[in-house]
Amino acid sequence: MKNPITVSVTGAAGQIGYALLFRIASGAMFGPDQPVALRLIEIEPAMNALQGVVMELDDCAFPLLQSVTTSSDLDEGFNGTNWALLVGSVPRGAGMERNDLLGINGKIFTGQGEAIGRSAAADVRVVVVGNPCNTNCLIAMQHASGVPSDRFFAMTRLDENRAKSQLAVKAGVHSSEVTNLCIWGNHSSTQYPDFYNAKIGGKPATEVINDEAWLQQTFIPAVQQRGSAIIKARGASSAASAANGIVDTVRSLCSPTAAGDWFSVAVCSPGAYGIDAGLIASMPIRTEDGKTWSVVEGVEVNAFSREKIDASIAELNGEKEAVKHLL
Ligand code: NAX
Repeated sequence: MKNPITVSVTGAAGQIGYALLFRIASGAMFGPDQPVALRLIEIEPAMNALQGVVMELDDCAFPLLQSVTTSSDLDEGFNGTNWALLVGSVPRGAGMERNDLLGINGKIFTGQGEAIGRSAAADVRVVVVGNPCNTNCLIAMQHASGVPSDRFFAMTRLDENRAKSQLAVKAGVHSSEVTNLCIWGNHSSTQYPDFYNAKIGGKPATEVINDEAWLQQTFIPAVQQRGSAIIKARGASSAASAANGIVDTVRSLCSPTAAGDWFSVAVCSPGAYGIDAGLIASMPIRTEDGKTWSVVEGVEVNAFSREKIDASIAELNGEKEAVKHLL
């Protein structure tokens, strides 16, 4: 029996938590022979609800689930953790400006970063989901003393999956036929789903779909606004698909990327593609060994893409400026 992988999840009693924990415990994240230990973190008022979730985890009798602990203490919650999945955050309330939200959540991620630096395992990797996830990730990274910046990620995989699905429907193929789909920039409505480099069945997506107006004017906003469309239809924000995006992100970071392909995740920019070094920005990523990652080089950025990427990076720089007192 392998040693268990310890996974901490914040906001574990929330709706994404409810969809995510059962997938981790069932083996979807680390495979069918890898035991896991869950450390669930919530704020005090949600501890009762969290106990209910733990009862349900117990009732699944998952063969791979080694242990479950709950805590509202960050050092306890991140103690010895290998993967810190930072899902919890405060939602945007009525009348709240984006900068207010950045400030409120920024403070949460300051404390979480510090606790990760103090208490997590030496090999910890951190995936930030709670919005605004890129900038929350930047704050956590700055405060996690001793944890290298290449261990911090913010999630844009749900956006990638949404984009692949939209292209597949348009082309009349299965979504698994769509590869090389990169989300650039911020996880926000300025994100750029790069169809110019995407492939469908190994051919350029622009050749298969052959409708640049649709790709530029319908596809891009459909991906950017998909979260709002789900809220409108469901009366609640994406949860199961977001949890699936987290599972996919961790799996992609842990297993070699298929030859010639890449996946999307926001990383601490090394300055590639004109993206300011140190920003947490989404770009095309590969891993050869499931441990270290690299930015894929040589992806073509045409004038249209450049403008879209620059707009999203400008937004990220604005967010960074708004939280500079927390960095
Ligand atoms: P919920 O409001 O259902 O759950 C959030 C949970 O976080 C609550 O149980 C709350 O008690 C907890 N929480 C709040 N502050 C906390 C803290 N300081 N420490 C620990 N727990 C805390 O939201 P849910 O639908 O689960 O969404 C969670 C976050 O994911 C939101 O910020 C949301 O905007 C973000 N999303 C990010 C996505 C992405 O692609 N990056 C997509 C889905 C989602 O919108």
